[in-house]
Amino acid sequence: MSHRFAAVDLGASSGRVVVGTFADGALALDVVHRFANEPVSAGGTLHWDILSLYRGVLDGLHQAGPVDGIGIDSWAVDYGLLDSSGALLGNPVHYRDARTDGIAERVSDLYTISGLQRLPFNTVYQLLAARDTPQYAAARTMLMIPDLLAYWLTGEIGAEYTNASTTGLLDVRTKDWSWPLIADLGLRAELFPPIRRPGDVIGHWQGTPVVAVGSHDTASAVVAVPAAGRDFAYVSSGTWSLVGLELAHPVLNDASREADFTNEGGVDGTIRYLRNVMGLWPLQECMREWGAADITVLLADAERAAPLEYVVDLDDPLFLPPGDMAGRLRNAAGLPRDATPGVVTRCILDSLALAHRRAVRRAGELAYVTPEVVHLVGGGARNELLCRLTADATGLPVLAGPVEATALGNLLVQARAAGIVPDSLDALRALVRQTQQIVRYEPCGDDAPWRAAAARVGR
Ligand code: LFR
Repeated sequence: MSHRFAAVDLGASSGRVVVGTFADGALALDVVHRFANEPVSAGGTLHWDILSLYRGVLDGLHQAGPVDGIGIDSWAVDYGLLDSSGALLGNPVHYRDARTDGIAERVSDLYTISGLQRLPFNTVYQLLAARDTPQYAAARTMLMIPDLLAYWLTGEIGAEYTNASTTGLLDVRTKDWSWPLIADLGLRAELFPPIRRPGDVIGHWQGTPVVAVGSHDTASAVVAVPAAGRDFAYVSSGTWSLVGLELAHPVLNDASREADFTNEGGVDGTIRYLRNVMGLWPLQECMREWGAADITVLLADAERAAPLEYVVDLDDPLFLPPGDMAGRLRNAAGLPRDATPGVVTRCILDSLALAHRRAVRRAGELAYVTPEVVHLVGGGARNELLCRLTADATGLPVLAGPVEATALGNLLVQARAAGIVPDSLDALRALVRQTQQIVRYEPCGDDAPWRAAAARVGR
């Protein structure tokens, strides 16, 4: 007997609807619909085009045909506000919009409550930036992006836990909203709906259950990390690289806060102890500027470029906003004016591998874990050069794949809620190992050039 589930997975540059078919221990994935996610700048603010995304979701669900469940995940931190009639107040604002500039610096440190690294765009800072607007005054409910889409599909309101953990307003210990913090910040408690957990049935769309999954895309991706033991690090590689460990308890000390490590909520009460590394975003932005559609040519040129000749500290917030990325890289790396796209790409990938090295090592030190392997999942697992450089830079074997880890994690949590796969995370991961392609990259074993490059970027 076979079961089919639909995963809606929205990334920062595209969305997809993936159907997973579970039959006799096998698991097949079929991407039935892909659509662009193109932010729109209007009235001086950068927005997500939420209705176009919703249309993509509906088209995808129609393409999927009859399924046993639907799960939705997306990037974190962003939200929509509903008025008292349940209508959306304005288009959700993009986390890369400048409205949060300078806000985080004005708020006292919340690390010991939320366990979150201080990213300027965390929901808490976005809400503080919005607090004096008429829109905020009219708001009665705040819904994170996947919760908003689920609300439109089912009419049900709630806040899925893993994504709520990225707001900065959740208590990392109780795993519920921190009401004292919300009050202290002058935010209205009524905005925050009850927490739902991965596996809960949210409601129904045309008779099909809509199921809460790890609705933060990174939480779903971590579910599908095909780890066999405990001593692993992961890189969820896409627009961002989310680099870290899975822990049973948060790490909340000063060293961890200063190193910008976050304790996000994972599926089954785990802690995603990780750092946001700038990821493939600088390359995506350069490709947009160059009008380059084909990454294979760029990667072939980058492969031939001199290794570690130009490196930057990709953790610099300088690289966060959109626009003139190549110029910013050129200044920071000392790249010549006439550097080819291949050389710029090499600079980005070398720098990204260097940032992976730093984050893997630091996570291990701070959590007293010695990772033996790095699982690199998500779109970046297709990028052989990035995988190889990450193995060399970290000095650890990289196990690359699955590419569709996020959709897979979404599907596995739904299948588990339906009772058709075993209960434990370990068993779900064993299923990923058995059914998905994983490629192993051994490190070259020469640390000296990476150590020297790390010293050059001053980290
Ligand atoms: C990855 C991700 C990260 C989050 C960033 C912004 O897609 O969800 O985990 O920090 O996007 O939401």
